[in-house]
Amino acid sequence: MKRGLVLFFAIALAAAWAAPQAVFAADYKGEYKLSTVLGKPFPWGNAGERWCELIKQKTNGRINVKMYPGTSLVGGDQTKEFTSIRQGSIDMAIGSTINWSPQIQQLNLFSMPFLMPDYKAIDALTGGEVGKDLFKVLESKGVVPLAWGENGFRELSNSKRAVHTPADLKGLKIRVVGSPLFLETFTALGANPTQMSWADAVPALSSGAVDGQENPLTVYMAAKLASAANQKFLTLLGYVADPLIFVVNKDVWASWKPEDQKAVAEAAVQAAKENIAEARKGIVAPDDSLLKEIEAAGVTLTRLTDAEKAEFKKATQAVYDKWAKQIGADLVKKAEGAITNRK
Ligand code: X2X
Repeated sequence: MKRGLVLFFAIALAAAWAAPQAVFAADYKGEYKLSTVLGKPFPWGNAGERWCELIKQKTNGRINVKMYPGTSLVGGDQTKEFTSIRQGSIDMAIGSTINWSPQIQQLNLFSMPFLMPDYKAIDALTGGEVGKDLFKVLESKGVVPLAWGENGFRELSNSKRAVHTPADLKGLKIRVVGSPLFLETFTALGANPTQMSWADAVPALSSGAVDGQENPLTVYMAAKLASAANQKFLTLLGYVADPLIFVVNKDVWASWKPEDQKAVAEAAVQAAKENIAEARKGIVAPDDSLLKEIEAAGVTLTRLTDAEKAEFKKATQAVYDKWAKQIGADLVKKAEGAITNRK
């Protein structure tokens, strides 16, 4: 009898002790789905893999994340990714500001033509008040933003001719993605823009259905656009850049223990830092090895003079002014100020 009682208390005690852990364990999924547009070996996909790996390490395997590149969780339609994160069919994502801008108007900021003249300008935005404001907007939309990464400055390629001025773009069919801002920018430049997902873009370029596209150099290289998609003419336009944002769905986040939230956030910050370094590698002097590699591959690389660049800027000024109102005059003014005062 006495022994039975002791056993009973022992079991009751064990159950009480185990209960909170059991609740946590039951709340944790066996696999969390991380969405990206690009997989390995693109810097974007490498960042995704790295985030997964660091989360595993830092949570001692309590959180298991698998990357789904090609925005495969939304059938390749990258402009639908954000909605699915909000709704919870995607748990986590590393997304481009361009792809999420249909749902978050303010993210069009980074796609305003010629707003950011250099990398310090990007950093002044993402690392300053503007970045904090945008994270607040994201939080209000049901996601937890954790870190800023980078896809990169977007350069223009095509299969037809070297582009030095907007006049050279006349009639060229250019694939663009995401927000209508891109359609308006390329229309203002005299091109014939057409919107399609990345999944559709590569075959369309290869078959010659479209003449050109715009993407960061790391994407141009890793996708082998010069050889596989006839993109032999490349202009360093650098007219916009798209940062990447590391996020987690709000309910998924709330289901994690504080120590695991901390681990996931730290992992994001570290993976993002490494991602930015990789996205900029070989592009900026003194290490411009990626540019050399592109030229060595027989690509006609066009570096614009200041006067040529000014022509592109002038041609897109009306688009800039119109979108400044749509994005929010205060936010744009804050961004312009941060860029003027960048260190
Ligand atoms: O589709 C593109 O051009 C890409 C891969 O750069 C983005 O997802 C914004």
